[in-house]
Amino acid sequence: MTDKAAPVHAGIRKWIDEVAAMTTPDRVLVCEGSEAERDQLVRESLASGELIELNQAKLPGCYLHRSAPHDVARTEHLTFVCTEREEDAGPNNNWMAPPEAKAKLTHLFTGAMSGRTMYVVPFLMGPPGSRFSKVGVEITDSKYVVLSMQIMTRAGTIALDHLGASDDFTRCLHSIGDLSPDRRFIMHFPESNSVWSIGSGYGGNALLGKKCLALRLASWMAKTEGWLAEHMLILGLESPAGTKHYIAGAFPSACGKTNLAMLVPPASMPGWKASTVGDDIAWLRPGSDGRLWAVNPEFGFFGVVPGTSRRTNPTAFDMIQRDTIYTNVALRSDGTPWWEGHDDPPPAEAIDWQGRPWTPKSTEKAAHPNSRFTTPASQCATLSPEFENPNGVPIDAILFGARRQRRVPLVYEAWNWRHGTFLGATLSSETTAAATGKVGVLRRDPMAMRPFCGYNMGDYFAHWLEVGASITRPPLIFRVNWFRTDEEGRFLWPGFGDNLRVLKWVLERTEGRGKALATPIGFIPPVEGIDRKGLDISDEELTALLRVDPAEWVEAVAGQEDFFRMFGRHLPQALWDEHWNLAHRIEEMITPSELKGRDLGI
Ligand code: GTP
Ligand code: SPV
Ligand code: MN
Repeated sequence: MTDKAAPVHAGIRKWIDEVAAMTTPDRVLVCEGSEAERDQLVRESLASGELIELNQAKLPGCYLHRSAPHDVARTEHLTFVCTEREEDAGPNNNWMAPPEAKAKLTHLFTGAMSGRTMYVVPFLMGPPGSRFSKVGVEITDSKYVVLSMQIMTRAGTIALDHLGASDDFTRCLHSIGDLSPDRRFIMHFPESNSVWSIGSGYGGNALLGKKCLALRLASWMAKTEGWLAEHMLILGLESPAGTKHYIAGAFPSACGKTNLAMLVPPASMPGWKASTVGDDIAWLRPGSDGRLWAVNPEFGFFGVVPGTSRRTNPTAFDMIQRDTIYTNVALRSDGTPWWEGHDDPPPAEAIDWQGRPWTPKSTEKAAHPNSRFTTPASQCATLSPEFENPNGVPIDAILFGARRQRRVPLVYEAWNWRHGTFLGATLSSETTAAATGKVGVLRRDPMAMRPFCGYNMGDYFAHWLEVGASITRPPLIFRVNWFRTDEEGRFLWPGFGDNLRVLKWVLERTEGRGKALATPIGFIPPVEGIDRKGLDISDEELTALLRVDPAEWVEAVAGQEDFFRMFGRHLPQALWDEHWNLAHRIEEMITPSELKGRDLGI
């Protein structure tokens, strides 16, 4: 770490001086991203209580961080996109005029770092040397944020080397402020390529390379540059025959991206190999070969802890046994963490995520439902050899998935890119603990991007259609739902590794094989199309999982119409056409027609 006197990029230097004049820190440190620097920050964080040491014999390099009890998830109502014209931010974003936003925040940032150290973290999103990669610089007064950025991004000198003399970097300003939700704002300025965030030290609110840069600002850049910045995992699959495919999948927060990205094939499907390219964000570019190529801009995983176990996700579980920061999990007396859904049974006593005594009789959860691990990607045993490939990987299929107890089948396929864009645009999901607010409420979350699209979503849908038209070999698009339940609320589908059974059909379809039945909503697999070897699921159960109930879909179509209207003239006509086509087909289904259940035998 060097102090501000050290030579640094002129544009960064100028910005450091401006921010320091406003925030008046005691000292300014520029991070180079070395191990010595990290060790020093860890020592200081242990001394200040920002980190708690976990059992180093069992979990070397692992620490616990407890965030403020009211700062445990993204706060979407305090997140703004500040464009000159309100229409450019769209009805999907909170909007404030840039001068007003700057004035409001300047007031909050003035003197905010007094008595604190201001850290300057240059970081690179994407592989070094790739023409797709973007440089950001985060200024923050949180050591936890610096340590997390060093895991989640390629931080330090590597970013400055990539930037060279260019002034093209995103200015990411962050202060924990007083951590009060009353004085918390996460403001994006796409027109000046900058983010100002104050009042939160948590996840997507504070690690500004992630949602703020790599999704909200990147989606804006992608619109002008002809590519897509998406909330997607990237998974490599190799069949027993040795065929390789890559799949990208958009699922809303806490709906299964990390788990799918680290899928372990079931024992009854020998010969299949899965590799992880990314678990949260994909930057997708049309290639000269007419395909869509994907890069994961991140360098680590910020994953949901509850539910992570040897049984559900052994790859993630093994990966978090060293050099990991745990946030808001419970602590056992032997200095190891515990959470709901851990393989070990609840401990007789523990310290909960807020530092209070906990026993299995406690009414509250031991770990916060949005507790997280922060782990370097390099620790993932299934990390793809293509992870650092500057050109990315070619995508054969895109999945849109969500949490839906009812209505939505296990899997169905779009007729084509346009219909696939419609399937993405009409995605809705039951809310989770990843953002503040009620859990389990159905809400519209197009392309899993509702909280992350940095501009008018009507224009974003149009951009999806444009990108589709610009590629000659577009990926096939599917909707998936691992979360359909029976009357008692039990999941009908085993999920996790067994999701490969669905992906197998998806890949067969991309290879032009695999039978499909046309339904009003898209193609579904016939019951025999899903490999059930070694899986105890009856024909009736699978039929229930794949069922398209017309009465339930009538209701869905009405809701879609209201949602689409919100975007006025920004909503592309093609999506209205898809909508009316669907409404018509559902109507026909109610009075049976020959379309219903027709086996196309493709
Ligand atoms: P973000 O990091 O918030 O974007 O979440 P994510 O989309 O990566 O979700 P993640 O894979 O972390 O899963 C969230 C929760 O869903 C965890 O508690 C998982 O155990 C659970 N989950 C993931 N996949 C499945 C599945 O196939 N079936 C079931 N029943 N639960 C799942
Ligand atoms: C999400 O909510 O989609 C996350 C976690 O990946 S956060 O980084 O907090 O946004
Ligand atoms: Mn996410």
